Amino acid sequence: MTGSGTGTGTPVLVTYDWVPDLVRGSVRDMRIRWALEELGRPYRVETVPLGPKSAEHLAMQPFGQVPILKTGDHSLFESGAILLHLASEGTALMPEGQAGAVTQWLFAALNSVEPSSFAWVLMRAAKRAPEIFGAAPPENQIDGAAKRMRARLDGVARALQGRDWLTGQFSAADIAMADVLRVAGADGGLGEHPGLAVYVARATARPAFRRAMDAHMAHWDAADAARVPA
Ligand SMILES: N[C@@H](CCC(=O)N[C@@H](CS)C(=O)NCC(=O)O)C(=O)O
Repeated sequence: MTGSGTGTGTPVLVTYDWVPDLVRGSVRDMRIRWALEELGRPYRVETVPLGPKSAEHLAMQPFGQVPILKTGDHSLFESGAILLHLASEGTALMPEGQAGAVTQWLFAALNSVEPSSFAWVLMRAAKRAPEIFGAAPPENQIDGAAKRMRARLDGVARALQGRDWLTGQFSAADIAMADVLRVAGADGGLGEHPGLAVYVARATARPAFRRAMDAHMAHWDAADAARVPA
């Protein structure tokens, strides 16, 4: 198994064997399922244990995370790299002549927006469930995280003014951005950015997103059903 290349055959999405309710719907395999659904590419799912991390898992993903996409003898990790790889195979997620703009906005979603929005989401989760996260962060830290996130959201909102999608046409960049924003939005993070809430609603109304979310949730339901009671 190599860490690069394209490979051929039915892609295999690797995700966890089970996750707690708290994170269902937001595990990053969603972005890959969504892209594969947009492309109309059938795929299979394999799992790795949520914990402890297996040697096989660490061989595919050095940080012991998901998602991973395997195709033939090739394996890729990092959701952004997987999205770019899938998008580069055609024009459905990388419209003609827009490779630069799509790449730029995909990086912006994962490198400039997600770090601040995810930090805020994690702090909010820790406030709700300190028993899971160790401790509830002080209110001023949550406020600071919200401020940093809002500054990034301001930038995205400015860029989206007057357009439905980041580069004009729907692309892999919108999958990345809408997936990042919807997780913050689910916790009220888009309250001051109604235009971004509309953007997320537009993206998540796509049939491919709905199919991906149904499959994502069905995976966890099946995982529950397969669990042997302790
Ligand atoms: N930058 C990585 C982040 C992947 C990531 O954070 N995955 C989470 C699930 S959504 C995970 O595996 N967390 C468990 C862990 O970090 O041990 C990507 O975009 O693929």
